[in-house]
Amino acid sequence: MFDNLSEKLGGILDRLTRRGALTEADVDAAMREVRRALLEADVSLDVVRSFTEKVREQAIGATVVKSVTPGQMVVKIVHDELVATLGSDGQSIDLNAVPPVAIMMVGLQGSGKTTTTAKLARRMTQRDKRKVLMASLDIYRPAAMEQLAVLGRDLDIPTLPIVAGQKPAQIARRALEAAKLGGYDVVLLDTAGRTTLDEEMMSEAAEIKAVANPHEVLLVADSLTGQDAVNLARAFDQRVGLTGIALTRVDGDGRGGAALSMRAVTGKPIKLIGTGEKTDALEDFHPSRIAGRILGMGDVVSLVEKAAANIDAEKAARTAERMRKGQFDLSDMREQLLQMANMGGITGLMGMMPGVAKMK
Ligand SMILES: Nc1nc2c(ncn2[C@@H]2O[C@H](COP(=O)(O)OP(=O)(O)OP(=O)(O)O)[C@@H](O)[C@H]2O)c(=O)[nH]1
Ligand SMILES: [Mg+2]
Repeated sequence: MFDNLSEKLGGILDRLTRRGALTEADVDAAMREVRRALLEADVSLDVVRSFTEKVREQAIGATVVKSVTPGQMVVKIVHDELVATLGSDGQSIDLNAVPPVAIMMVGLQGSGKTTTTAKLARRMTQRDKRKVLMASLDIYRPAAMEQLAVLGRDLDIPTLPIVAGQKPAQIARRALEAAKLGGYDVVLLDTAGRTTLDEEMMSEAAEIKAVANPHEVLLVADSLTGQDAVNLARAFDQRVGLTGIALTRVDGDGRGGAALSMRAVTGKPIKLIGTGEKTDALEDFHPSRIAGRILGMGDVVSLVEKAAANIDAEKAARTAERMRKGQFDLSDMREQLLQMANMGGITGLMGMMPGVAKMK
């Protein structure tokens, strides 16, 4: 998602680092370029202004200009300011409440609410060993409830039985009761989306929230919609109250503006990012890692985590042994390729490696 921005910023900062001494005029010129790059990436104007202003202030400070490697110092300032804009220390889903902890998903139609619900349920079940119940409150779109039920069956995660004729708030109440009775840790409430923000949608969401008293209210927003996603977040927060944002389609060719503006404009943290259609394509949002990716410094931490989750250490040792003995054959090769595909393929891996962005 950050390819374009990454390329531009990388170029600007590269030119700075290659120069020996830096004058105030050099910094100003670079900041003008940074400003243009951010605006092109669809970052909101206010955020761009405050970002470049803060970077400039620090960059023309005496310690930078007089340091041995002023360019490097500016890169670090830009990096740190990016991290601050994205939300400093990342925040993940908070389950610290009396179970069953309700988590409510809201958002426009097609933003990825149902998919994200399933992704989250899968992660909490498999990784965090929680007992999770999913419930669809979407009584409007035909087959919406069935969609969640199918996902639940595929993942072997229970969904609330479908009862025809109930209102969303009634279903929410039933879901909480079922979760209480069944000894569930978490109950995920997948709500209906509309094509536009309307009063009916907002008041329904507010009603569900009042009934379910969710510990987290997550806005699921499509990163491809750029600034619209940010405005949407503001509107939802004012009317319903949000605890965080799940940004989907980060694997697409969005320009990154939504991710960069979201926190600064709404004050709400991005807690999750969706990186694909499959139910395992969900990641926590780590500002420092994203800043690293944007600046082409790579994201080695995510790479290592991905490897740890996908590579079977024992199998790998066996393969290495076979290779040493000269027994490595086509089926070993196939195994290797499959593991790589699991980790997001070559492009997925390359994006996380330091310096590769510039090579591309
Ligand atoms: N590439 C990609 N596709 C995604 C992601 N999240 C969701 N999708 C796709 O987006 C489409 C819509 O997702 P849903 O989860 O059904 O969206 P929704 O918000 O529940 O939609 P409604 O219930 O109709 O409002 C599906 O085809 C998903 O596979 C993501 O992170 N990356
Ligand atoms: Mg849905």
